[in-house]
Amino acid sequence: MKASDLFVAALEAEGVEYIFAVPGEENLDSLESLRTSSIQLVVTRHEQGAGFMAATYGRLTGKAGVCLSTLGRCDKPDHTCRLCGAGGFPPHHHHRSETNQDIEAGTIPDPLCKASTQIVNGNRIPSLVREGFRLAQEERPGAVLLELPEDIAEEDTIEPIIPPHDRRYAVAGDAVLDEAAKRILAAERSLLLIGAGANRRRASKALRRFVAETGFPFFDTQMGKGVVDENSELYLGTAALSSGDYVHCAIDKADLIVNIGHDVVEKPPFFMEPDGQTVIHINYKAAEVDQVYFPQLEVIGDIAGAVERLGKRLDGKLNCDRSYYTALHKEIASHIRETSDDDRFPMVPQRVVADVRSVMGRDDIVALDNGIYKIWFARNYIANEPGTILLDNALATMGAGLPSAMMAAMLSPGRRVLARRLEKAFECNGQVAGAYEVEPGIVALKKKWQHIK
Ligand SMILES: Cc1ncc(C[n+]2csc(CCOP(=O)(O)OP(=O)(O)O)c2C)c(N)n1
Repeated sequence: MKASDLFVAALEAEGVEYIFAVPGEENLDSLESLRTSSIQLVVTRHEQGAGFMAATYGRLTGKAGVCLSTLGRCDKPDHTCRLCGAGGFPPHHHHRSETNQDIEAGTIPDPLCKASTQIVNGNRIPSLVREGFRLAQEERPGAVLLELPEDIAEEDTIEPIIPPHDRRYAVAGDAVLDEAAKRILAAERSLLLIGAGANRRRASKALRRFVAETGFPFFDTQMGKGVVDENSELYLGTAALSSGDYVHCAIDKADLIVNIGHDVVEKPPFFMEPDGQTVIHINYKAAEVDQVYFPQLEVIGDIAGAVERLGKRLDGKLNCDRSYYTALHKEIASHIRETSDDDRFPMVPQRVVADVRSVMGRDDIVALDNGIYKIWFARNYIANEPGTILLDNALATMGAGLPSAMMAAMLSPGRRVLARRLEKAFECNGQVAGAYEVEPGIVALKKKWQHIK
């Protein structure tokens, strides 16, 4: 089989539905192989759009999104999404002489990707594709780049495809779960924090049950919004800032925080202090420790499994003084209501967020770029479902919102999608400017508002 056909067949075996691509001379063989495949080719005008769409696919489906570029790069350094990028490349035997760059092209993605490999033999395609998907999809998910040089793409190959297999994460052992339950039950004002790493389908289901059964008061991060329905008396807010926001009144009063899905790509939701709250870290991976995050107990392994088993241990015995939290919940809700009908013009962002919320259904999707307005959305927009507010609290690139909204609209027919399509994003990211006609079904919101204190 021709190598580019094998490459595309290996992608089909991984369940790839779409490839977001910039066609060019160096990936012609792959494009020809794609022409007769089950994979839909979505041509974008710039690699960035392809990267953002693939990243959003990863975030919404839990499977790797794939983008394909010609000479040049489409990888996105983002450890919050699953992404597999493939690049066409000049002939392998011309390596260094046709890279069209001053610097060694092969080293560029190294600090940006979980792995980056040039395929130098067509028969290695099945194993490299399988390994690329394994790595991209494994916690913490992130970008992987495979380069297929032109001359390798034409080769004849004989290797069979390696199909994906089932894989489960281990669940933390009884001893550490007993210890976590003991500390939670001994605390007087414990709080649950839901971060980006908990934004996974199984984890979200388990967390919803956990909160309903235990009555745990909770707050979330920007990328944890909607994992548990924020329309709840137990919700205390979203930590869009690291300190000094309303929600920090609750955090400052807490003596223990159970931090589920902490991810260092997010702005810290609060700063730990040496004599501050005890923190229990529950995640697939161990905590990356720094001056503001040094949890005293770590429960490592599958989040859904840990949360289910912890819930059984707490079994309605949570000894939490809720009176302060209940009063605070009311106070924050009334603050948000106060500005929601402010009729000044230009409009204040709080009013914009309130109006958007009032016309969007619980499953509809808002996709954002970056800026102060994002803080307002994080704080004031009540998210009911996971994946309904798409933003990066990580490397928040201006210009991501619109391609992200286009992907969301493709994956969610029938749901309304709103992109904040702002002039500033186009100024900061010329590649995105004019690169898209807004799709039917996406409403683009133009900026015309003023910030107030
Ligand atoms: C490509 C890119 N360039 C620059 C930045 C830095 N940046 C972050 S927010 C921002 C300004 C946002 O302004 P606007 O969209 O008008 O929103 P506002 O902050 O006024 O709400 C800039 C330049 C970025 N995140 N991405």
